[in-house]
Amino acid sequence: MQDYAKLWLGYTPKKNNRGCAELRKIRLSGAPESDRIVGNAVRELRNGFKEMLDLDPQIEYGPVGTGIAAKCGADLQERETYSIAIENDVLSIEGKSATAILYGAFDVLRTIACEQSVTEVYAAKKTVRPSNPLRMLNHWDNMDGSIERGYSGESFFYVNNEIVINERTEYYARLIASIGINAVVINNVNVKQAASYMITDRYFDKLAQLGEIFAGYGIGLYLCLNYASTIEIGGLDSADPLDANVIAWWKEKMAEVFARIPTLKGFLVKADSEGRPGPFTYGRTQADGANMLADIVADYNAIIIWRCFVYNCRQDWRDKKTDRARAGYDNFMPMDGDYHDNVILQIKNGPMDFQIREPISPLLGGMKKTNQMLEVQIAQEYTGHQIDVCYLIPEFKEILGFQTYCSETDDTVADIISGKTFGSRYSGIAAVTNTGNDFNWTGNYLAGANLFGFGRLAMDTGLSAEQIAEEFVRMTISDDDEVVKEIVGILLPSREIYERYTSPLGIGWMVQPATHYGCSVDGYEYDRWGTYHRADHLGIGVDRTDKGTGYAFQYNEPNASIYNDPQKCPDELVLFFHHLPYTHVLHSGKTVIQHIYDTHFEGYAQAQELAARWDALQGKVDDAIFENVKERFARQLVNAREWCDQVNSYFFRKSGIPDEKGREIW
Ligand code: GCW
Repeated sequence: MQDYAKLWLGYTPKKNNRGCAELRKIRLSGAPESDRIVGNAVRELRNGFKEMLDLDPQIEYGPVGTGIAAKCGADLQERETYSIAIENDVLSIEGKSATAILYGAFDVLRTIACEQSVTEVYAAKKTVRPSNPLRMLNHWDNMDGSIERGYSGESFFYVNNEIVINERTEYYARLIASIGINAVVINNVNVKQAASYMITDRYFDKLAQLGEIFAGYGIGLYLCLNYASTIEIGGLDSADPLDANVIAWWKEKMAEVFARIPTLKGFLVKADSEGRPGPFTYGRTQADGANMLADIVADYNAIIIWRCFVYNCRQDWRDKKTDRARAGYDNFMPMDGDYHDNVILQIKNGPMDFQIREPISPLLGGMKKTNQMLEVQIAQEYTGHQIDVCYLIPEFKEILGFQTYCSETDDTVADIISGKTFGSRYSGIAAVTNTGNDFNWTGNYLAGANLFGFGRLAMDTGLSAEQIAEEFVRMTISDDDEVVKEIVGILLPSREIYERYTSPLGIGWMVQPATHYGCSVDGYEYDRWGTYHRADHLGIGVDRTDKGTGYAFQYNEPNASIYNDPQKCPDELVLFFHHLPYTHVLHSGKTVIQHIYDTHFEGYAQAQELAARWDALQGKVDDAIFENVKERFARQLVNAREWCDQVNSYFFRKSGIPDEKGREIW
């Protein structure tokens, strides 16, 4: 028996053929029939038409064209652009590559699965150009099978330090290709133990095989590198990026790696971060490290993606000058323009660490001469561990829509990472993924919406969070209009509800140390990680203004002045930027303390409402799905209750100010 759910590729039978019966042929143009990606597209179309509509349209092949060798992001976008049109009884899908055809096929199948009319949707030619050149998933899978920050079982890539390739592997490639993912990093950014040997003979054959499977779906394979490989596996005593022996070792190593894994597209590197080795040890810059590797892999048309998550993780809580939020900008901005052409800096958002609410990283809109990529996290590390429902697409929409004022026009984060603003050679978006070997892939069935949604949004940034949620539910859970409406209604507000019952007003953290699930208001307050709320009996918040850490001025104007002024700073971020008395009045008209009480009571009550809405779906959705989500909701309510009580009690006892509404605070 198949041990994984089909998710949105279930292709369940449809009552209405919505114009498809009149189609006689599907014509694919732009790539040869012999291309295996085209082969996969055809298989997908045949299956989908058969399963959903019991139809078997004839497939024919149009002109092949000359194709485009993708030398930069814009070429990639051009290559992966597809058009779909209907002329008489022929549905035609065309693009400039086999991958474009594959995406077109998935578009048609999605239309049918969502029970829309093919004849209407494609009455006027529909053209989709990917919003981002690179649309990437980052797995934090370890080779022993565990997953760092994984909440849905173990890795499906590794068991006992071996790479496993089975039916699920191919299904995974289909699944992510169907939402437009074109790049995948298969090992944890913390490269240790066996993973350091990925670039040795021990794993080459399996990696080559994996790379082939992904390539069949237009997905590029990437690996995370141990920056100190020269020492750990090479027997040298240095990893100095300017040392001739180090460079020579990497040259030889890369020649071997690319010969053995021909589909490999490049590497992702976490250096000088949270104890991982890096160029700082040798007094070199991040650019020195990234460029050294990039120059070597350039010979193989490959790229180096270098993470900007570099900060001091040994801070003393009494030190109020060091500011983790500043660190990315401070470490990388001075070298804007120094990074070579095939380096991309991957910028985690937010500047602290994937909290439920943070301002946008100021590196986005700061750097102007560097290839950049945004990193988000769909693994729900700080957002409920895929126990609590937290649909993240509304948050990602906010990030992408943020205006950075880095140029006169085209200055949103979406513009920057699409490559449009600065005409960058490479750019895109990556998500730390939320999948594992659980039957349903993501622990909570509803967390599948974040995987689906990330891909859809990366492909087409213009889609709304609601539209994406609706597609996900229709394709994955039910196509009954009422059920769809209910589940979309649960997903859409879930992020704000989670925010309400957890840490308030952009301050973040207050989580249980290490696991990052559950409330512990002071859990990180006296620790070394730079993650403080600074609450005392008078007030709360971190002063990041010109009188504090100065972080607000890493933004372009007018954002800097807005954030710097508590009267102008948006409520939801006010404690990220300011230390304020509990009696400070917010734009909402409430005091900080009353806001804390109100949102926590409301957040818990709203979580209860979501759970009740789910309960009412019993019998209307598949039993296994129903039970899975119900069980998660039961745990979410315990968590929400605990957060509500702990936060309210903590601040009542600190401030001594009672709740205006006289509710019970322990
Ligand atoms: O959020 C933190 C996590 C670490 C993670 C790190 C990173 C992979 O707690 O588990 O390490 O971020 O992004 O590198």
